[in-house]
Amino acid sequence: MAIIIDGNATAKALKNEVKAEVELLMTKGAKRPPHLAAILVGEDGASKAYVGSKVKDCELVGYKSTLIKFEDSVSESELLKAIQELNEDEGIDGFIVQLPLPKHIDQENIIQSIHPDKDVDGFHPMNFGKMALEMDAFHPATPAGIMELLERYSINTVGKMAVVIGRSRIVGRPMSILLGSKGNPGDATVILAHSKTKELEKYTRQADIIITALGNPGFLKADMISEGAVIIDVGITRVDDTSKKGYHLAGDVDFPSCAPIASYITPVPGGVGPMTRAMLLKNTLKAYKNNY
Ligand code: L34
Repeated sequence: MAIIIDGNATAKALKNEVKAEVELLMTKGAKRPPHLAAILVGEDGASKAYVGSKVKDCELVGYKSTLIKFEDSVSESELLKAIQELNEDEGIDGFIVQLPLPKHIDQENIIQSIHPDKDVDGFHPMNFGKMALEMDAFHPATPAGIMELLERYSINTVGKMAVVIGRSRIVGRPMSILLGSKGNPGDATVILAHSKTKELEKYTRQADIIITALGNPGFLKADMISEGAVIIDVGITRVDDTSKKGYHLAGDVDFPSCAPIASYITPVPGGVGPMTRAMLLKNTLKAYKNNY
């Protein structure tokens, strides 16, 4: 039976470390704590929940936070104006624009308008490029959180074969870069699989580490993995049911069949999700230190 990686506990430890550091900075005479802003567009339930937790996380560690909300119908130019103001506001260390955005808004345009020094999501091409070149940069929170989990669980990735499934801008593609970068965690031999990949099982069955970021509940089954594989599940899909909430969260991994075979496995919820939020706080602290 695999060791279940506890993302809630690891995120909590990380947040306590950040909190202690903020307290220390303040006792040393810093004039203000770190300040994170978030732009939320529309009424998507998941996005509202995620941003709401990010604001609460800020309170918990002693940051200031500002939440800027727009209706679904907001124009691209209004959003760009809000971003410009945040770029110019010296009291804001970093900010995020929660994704996804409504279809009438050009996501790429929005991301590129964020000043790279305030891009605590690490989505701007400048940060992405620097990350790919192993230069100092903000790393996207989800893959960074996975690297942190691998490190804190002392999971050796050097020379291991890793298969990343999904090539999204915010998870799969940056994940493949970080796992292949120098270091431990890192120094893995990485296969980036996607919708055009043929015979995916051929790769996953050889993999020491599998990271799924698809949003396809129960996709990864026991017959696709080998004994002792490390399984990281980034999928987090709201599946409607008859419960009081009206839904439950489902990962990409068929947990009951994979857990007995794997060496380590992340649950959903309580795995990668909380780490995404914790790493945003870490990036914000980095932005603050650069800015202050
Ligand atoms: N700009 N957009 C931007 N930055 C991000 O880093 C994100 N992401 C993804 C969606 N859009 C984004 C997030 O914040 C996904 N994501 C995220 C954040 C938090 C959690 C999951 C995904 C999380 O806290 N998950 C909990 C359960 C939460 C619940 O109950 O709904 C978990 O245990 O997995």
